[in-house]
Amino acid sequence: MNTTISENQSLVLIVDDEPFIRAQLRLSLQREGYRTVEAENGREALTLFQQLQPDIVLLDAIMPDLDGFDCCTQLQSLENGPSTPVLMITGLEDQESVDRAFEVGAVDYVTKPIHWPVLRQRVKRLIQQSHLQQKLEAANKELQRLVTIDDLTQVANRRRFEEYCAQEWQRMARNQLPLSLILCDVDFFKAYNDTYGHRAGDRCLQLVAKAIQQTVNRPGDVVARYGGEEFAVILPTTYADGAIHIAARICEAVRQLTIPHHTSQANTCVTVSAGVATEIPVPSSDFQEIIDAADRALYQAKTKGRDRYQQ
Ligand code: GH3
Ligand code: MG
Ligand code: MG
Ligand code: MG
Repeated sequence: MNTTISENQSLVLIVDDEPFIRAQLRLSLQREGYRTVEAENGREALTLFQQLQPDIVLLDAIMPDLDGFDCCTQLQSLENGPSTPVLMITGLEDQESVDRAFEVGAVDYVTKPIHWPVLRQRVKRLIQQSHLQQKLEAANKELQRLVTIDDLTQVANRRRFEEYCAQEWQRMARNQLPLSLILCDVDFFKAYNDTYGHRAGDRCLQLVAKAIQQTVNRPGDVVARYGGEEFAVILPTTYADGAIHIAARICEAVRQLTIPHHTSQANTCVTVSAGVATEIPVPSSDFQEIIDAADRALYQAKTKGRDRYQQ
C-alpha cells in the first residue's frame, strides 16, 4: 500500500498485483497532478475504496485473493460505488473478458501494454464525466426538494399533498384499507397577524408545523401545508380511532407551544381546530371526497368554539 497526496486533485485508486505496473501508473498519473493510492488485490482495493472514496478506480483483472471482476461486482454495492468510474486495465483481450468487465460495472477497458497517451485522456474524461454526473444528481435532488417542500415551514407543500393523497387513496382502494385525513386550521390567525405582526405570524406557522410533524410517527404519515394557515395530515392504513388520537395530540401539542394570543376568542394562546375523516375508498372514486369530509368536520370544530377536533 502506497499513498501520495497533493492537494485539490482527484484521487486515483490503482489496483494491480504487479508492483512494476503500479509504479508505472503512479508515476504517469502523478505527472498529471493526480493523487494516487495503491492496492495489490481486490480485497485491499475494497477497503481503500471505503476509506478514501477515490474519484476513479484503475482495476487489473487477474489478481490473487480477489480478482478484478469480483472486486468490481462488490464495489457496486458500496456507498458511492455505482457513481465511481471503474476503468479495467488488463492483459485479457478476449471478448468474454471484455463483456464480463462491462457486465460487472466497469465503464471503460484498456489492454496492456498500456498506451499512455490514450490512458491519460481516458482517465481525464472519466473523472470529468463522473463529477458532472454527481453535480447533476445533486441539482436534481435539490430541485425535487424545492418542488415538494413548503419554503416557510419545511413540511410538504400543496403540490406534494395532492400527489400523495391521490396515490394513497388509490393504494387504499386497491387493498380495501382505511385512509385518514386530518385538516388543521389555526384559530383566529388573522387577529394574530393584526396583533403581533406578519413576521411573528410566519414564525408561529413554523412552530405549529413542527409541533404537528412531531405528533406523527409512522413513515407513511405525511404532514403538508394545505393553505395559508391550514395543515393537512395524511394517515394511510389508519382507522378513525387512530386518526382521532392523532388529532387530539395535535391540538394538545399546539396548545403546549403556549404562543401568547391575546386577541384569540378561543384561548389565551395559539390553538388549532381539526377535522378528521376516515374512508375505505371505493375503487374509481375521487380523493376529493375525503378532503370534503375533513373540511366539513373542521367547519364543525370551528362553529363549536374552536381549539378542538371533530370527526
Ligand atoms: P378562523 O379561526 O376562523 O380560522 O379565523 P382566521 O382568522 O384564522 O381565518 P382567516 O381565514 O380569516 O384568516 C387567515 C389568516 O391567515 C389571514 C392571512 O393573512 C393569514 N395567513 C395566511 N398565510 C399566511 C402566512 O404565510 N404568513 C402569515 N403571517 N399569515 C398568513
Ligand atoms: Mg494482474
Ligand atoms: Mg383558514
Ligand atoms: Mg384560521
